Amino acid sequence: MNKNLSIIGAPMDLGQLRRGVDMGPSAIRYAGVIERLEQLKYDVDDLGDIQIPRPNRKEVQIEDNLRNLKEVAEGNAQLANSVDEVVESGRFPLIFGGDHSIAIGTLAGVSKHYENLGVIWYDAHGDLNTGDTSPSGNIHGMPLAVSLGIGHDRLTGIKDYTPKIKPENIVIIGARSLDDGEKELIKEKGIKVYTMHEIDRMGMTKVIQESVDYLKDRTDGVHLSLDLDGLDPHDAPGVGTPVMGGISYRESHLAMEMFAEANFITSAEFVEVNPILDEKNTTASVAVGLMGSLFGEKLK
Ligand code: B3U
Ligand code: MN
Ligand code: MN
Repeated sequence: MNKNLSIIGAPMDLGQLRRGVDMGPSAIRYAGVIERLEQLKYDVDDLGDIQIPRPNRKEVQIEDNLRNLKEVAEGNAQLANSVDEVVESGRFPLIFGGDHSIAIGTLAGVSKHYENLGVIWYDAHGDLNTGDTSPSGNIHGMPLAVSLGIGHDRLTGIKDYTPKIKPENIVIIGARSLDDGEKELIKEKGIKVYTMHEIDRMGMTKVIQESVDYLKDRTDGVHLSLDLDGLDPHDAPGVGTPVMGGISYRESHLAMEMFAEANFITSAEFVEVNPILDEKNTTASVAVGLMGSLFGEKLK
């Protein structure tokens, strides 16, 4: 594991409708992430938060069924530049959201440094909608499609290249709420998905082992995009779109420990922590605990 980490906060809340997710980066910092990682002997450089444009709320713009397209695109373009610089400098980018639309910027900044970037999408949702298929118009339900080059040019064109990733390099883990258009795209592109059905049936150990084996052969770097709503809402209540029947706290730690053992994650983001919807910063603390396991914390 790269021992030099650079943290970037992305206080984006314009990719969805619930207020408060812009405070995610602060909540994660308050939960003690820097101390936790320094204890594990990482050199941690906190670059602070990128600036998210603040539109006049009376004029929320919906263009082609995309809410706040302009601001989401601008924020992500900035994030892409910061992430790009971090990777360029040889450090590991660790990004705190913000809603999941920020994965558009993260992947735009990371992926240009790899031929075959792998992506682990740990999420209750597929985030594979476009303006045409989205039931909500919320861009946080679209970042994986955008990264595949499917969606509005203002989003797919960030950093002037598209697509950012290939469908065969993606593994989705924890899905239990997929829209019809997303299911079609998964079939059409042959994207590997472990839904809750497979997690229950095979057990988390086998799911993660297969995911690691699958990605290790074909990729030259792996980005972990962890949406806290991938976890069960009992364990991570502070998220905007909770879905019952999710991955447990214990299974999630096991997954992170197995990723740490595989030693193949090269960038990561933790998104959708919403302290306003949370109970005593539980969800941010869970995120920090998971980062502990991902970055090599061990009991023996
Ligand atoms: N698939 C739905 C709901 C959703 C996606 N991502 C989250 N919620 N967090 C949509 O609006 O695209
Ligand atoms: Mn998501
Ligand atoms: Mn989600």
